[in-house]
Amino acid sequence: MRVAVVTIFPEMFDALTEYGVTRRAFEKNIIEIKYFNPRDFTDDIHNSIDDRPYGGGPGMVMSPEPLKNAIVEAKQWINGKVKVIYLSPQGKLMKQSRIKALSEEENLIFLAGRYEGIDERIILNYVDYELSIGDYIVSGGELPAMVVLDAIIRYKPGVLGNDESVHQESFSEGIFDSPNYTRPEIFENIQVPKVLLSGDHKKIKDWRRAQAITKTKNTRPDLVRGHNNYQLS
Ligand code: 9D3
Repeated sequence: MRVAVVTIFPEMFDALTEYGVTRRAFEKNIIEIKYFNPRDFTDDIHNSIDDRPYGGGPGMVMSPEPLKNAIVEAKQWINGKVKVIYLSPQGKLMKQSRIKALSEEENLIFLAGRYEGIDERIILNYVDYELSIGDYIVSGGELPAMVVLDAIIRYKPGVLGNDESVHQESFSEGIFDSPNYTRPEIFENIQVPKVLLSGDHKKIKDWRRAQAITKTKNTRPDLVRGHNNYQLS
């Protein structure tokens, strides 16, 4: 999969490409990533990428022309089927099923905005999906793009070890993990639950499931099946 990122801060993506399991995915060329900086696609002497909003108001808006040029270059590099994703507070809420669908696309372009956002005509003419990572405000689209890309990478064959990837399936979606313990057996006067030391694998499995359900019901009742929960699309 080729991933093009349109951003004025490409160095931020080192957090993804230089660390942990995501780094391994780039090293193995499971994902190829390239950055397209709107700053490199400006026409004017000052390399302006933003301008004042028509109609007035606070802040600045990313100008359409440098963004368009960056997207066109990104498409040339990708040289195949591609979907363009714009990360925005106005987007559809990201969730695991959308991550999975995106992981099955051939190639992706991520558009990370700064300032108050981008000129609406870029969204109208170039964007396939407008996505948000949650109902809180961060300073730009780069961190959201990295969050979404990290989650996509975890679906790619060969990225997670076998032990980790079975966890991604069926049971793990829509329910919390059960609590984890490792040595020592007593830490700050708290004993590891005896059942985990019993060696009775059936009992351990049942206990873990019960713990997971109780914790999910208490913290996120909206996730528990049949618990006043209707499935949205
Ligand atoms: C909604 C707030 N806007 C009006 C006051 C200003 C504004 C703040 C921050 C506009 C854009 C941004 C930058 N945020 C993103 O680009 C962004 C984002 C987010 O802030 N929260 C959740 N998901 C996303 S995806 C992209």
